[in-house]
Amino acid sequence: MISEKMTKALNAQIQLEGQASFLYLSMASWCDKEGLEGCTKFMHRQSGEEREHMLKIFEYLSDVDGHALTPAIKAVPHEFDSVQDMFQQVYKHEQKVTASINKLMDIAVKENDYNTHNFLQWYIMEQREEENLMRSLLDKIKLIGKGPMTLYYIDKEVEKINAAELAAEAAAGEA
Ligand code: OFO
Repeated sequence: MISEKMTKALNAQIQLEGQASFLYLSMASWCDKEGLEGCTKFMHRQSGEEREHMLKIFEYLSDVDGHALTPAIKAVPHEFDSVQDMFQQVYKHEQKVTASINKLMDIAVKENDYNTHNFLQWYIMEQREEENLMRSLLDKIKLIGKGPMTLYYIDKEVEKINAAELAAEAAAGEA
């Protein structure tokens, strides 16, 4: 049986993952409008992943006799100053998610909730990977530099990273 406090905290995490999914979907649409095909694919894949992260918590709460609540999603931005700014926002959001997962883990530890502790391990690893991915992507974007001529190369680079992510997911049997 899961505590009320843990259930509430996991429902807050459901909201955060759902919010990320919608934010990334909006980013995918903006990239599409800007003619950035690689970035569009990348953000659609990220959006889908976040939805999966959200659904995983639904399943978990069902397994432990909790009640998962469909979250209210706040309005997301539809325009971004630049592709650099957009990826910076993604990185920031991922850092927020990591901090939130850490707080969930704190509660699980304090409550001796070994089931949730075990469940959260996957998210801790996932966040480490996500932050690492976003950091290396931002590093590449910085290296390529700014200006309209560089957008083409940034997009190609992001497309390559996306293809590598898809290949890794397929190898892990997730796709
Ligand atoms: Fe689910 O927040 Fe990123 O990965």
